Amino acid sequence: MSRAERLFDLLQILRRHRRPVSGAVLAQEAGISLRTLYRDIASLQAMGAQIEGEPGIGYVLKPGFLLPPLMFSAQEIEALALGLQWVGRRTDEDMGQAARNVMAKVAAVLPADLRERMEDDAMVVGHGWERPQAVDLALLRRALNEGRKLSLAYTDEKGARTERIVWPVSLGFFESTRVLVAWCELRDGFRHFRADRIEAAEILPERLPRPRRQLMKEWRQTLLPESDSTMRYHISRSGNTRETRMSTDTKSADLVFYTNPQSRGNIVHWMLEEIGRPYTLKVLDFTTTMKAPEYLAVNPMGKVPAIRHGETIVTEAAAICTYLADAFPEANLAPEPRHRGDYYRWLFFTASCLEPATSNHVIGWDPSPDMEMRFGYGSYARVLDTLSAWLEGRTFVAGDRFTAADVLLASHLQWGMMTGMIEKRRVFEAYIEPHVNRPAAKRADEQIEKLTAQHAWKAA
Ligand SMILES: N[C@@H](CCC(=O)N[C@@H](CS)C(=O)NCC(=O)O)C(=O)O
Repeated sequence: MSRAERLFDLLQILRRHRRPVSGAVLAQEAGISLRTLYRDIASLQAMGAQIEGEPGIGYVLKPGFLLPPLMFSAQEIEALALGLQWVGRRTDEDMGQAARNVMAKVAAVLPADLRERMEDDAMVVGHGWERPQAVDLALLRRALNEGRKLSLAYTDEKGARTERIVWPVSLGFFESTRVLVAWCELRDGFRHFRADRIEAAEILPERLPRPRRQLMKEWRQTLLPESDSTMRYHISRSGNTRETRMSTDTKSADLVFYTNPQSRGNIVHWMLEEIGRPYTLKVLDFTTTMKAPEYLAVNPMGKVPAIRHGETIVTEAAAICTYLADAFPEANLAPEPRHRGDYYRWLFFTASCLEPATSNHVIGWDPSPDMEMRFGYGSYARVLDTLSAWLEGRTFVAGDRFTAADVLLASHLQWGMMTGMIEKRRVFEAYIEPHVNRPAAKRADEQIEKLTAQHAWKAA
């Protein structure tokens, strides 16, 4: 019995007794100890019930006292209405219907002014970034609630289709997608399945081998620790004569990487994996930790990515990639001198032409023809055409091997084409293909996926 129910019962018992009644009798009738009774009487008195008497003498309730009904402040009603609106719009049909029912039930018992507040449309939840989904979320929820295995037909980001049996653990609702966390029998490990990539799902009769909560605990333990990927690397790759350019102090200094898994930080994440040195990863939240004084001391822009390498702080994805290639020459991510011209040219072109041209274009703003000469990038079309012409027939943007410039450019092109910021061109797709499939890029992707889930579940 909840405490509220207990207090309610006690009130009813007191109402039935018109004369003072001893604590022992009240406790016996209520089925509670004397100690609890004294505490509950004090609670009722604090709520305004006029209960006269004291231990040893007996108690009587003066008429007229009613426990207040469940009541909300105006702000609580707004919070409830906003949350219910969100559920109504961003989940599945059944859940949405349930949210609308709750709304109607609560509204029915509210006083007129609060009901008005609840039905007011001063705050509206938008539809979000909807991705078409073949499978009803209600089915995934049912599998979670019933603790049953699911059979899935799943297409991954590369378009490969697999059939899997999974043990559902949790369903995350994010701004642009829903993710099912599940143990995958095919991969023998926890995996994250984007709901919009699940093509078919069937609930199997078999139950989960372990309770869902237990699996949730196990899954949490597989997520990257807040911070650190230090154990993953062999630290020394000495032998390269160019290492002597760096002082030993700088080389062995700590490398701290500030990021958010849904940001340009992912460019640097890939770069760090290419470098193969230990680093400490700090995931920042866009509105809180990224704007806190500790981080503003690192990057007063309050933006990620940033790195700290010993005493050196570097911000700006392009600058970080360039710095890391120089700071760790043994990783061979900067070209030899004869290719440095192309290398710097395309690094800067990516940061100062491609990036603003595509960001402006996607929001529907392009310099008018008479303004093009005032903008460093001229126009969206000029930037893409220039880049296409350069990349035609090339595997690497500068020189004859992979460099930091490829990390930066391939990241921008991949992200741009995926989000529609950059139009898909055969030459761009052919260029990025071998790069984004490098082991370091895949390692970064895997960690980013885990961090995204971890960060979102932690915030939830
Ligand atoms: N010029 C910076 C851009 C960094 C940037 O805009 N980061 C975004 C995430 S992709 C950010 O931190 N936004 C948070 C904010 O502006 O409050 C770079 O290239 O690194």
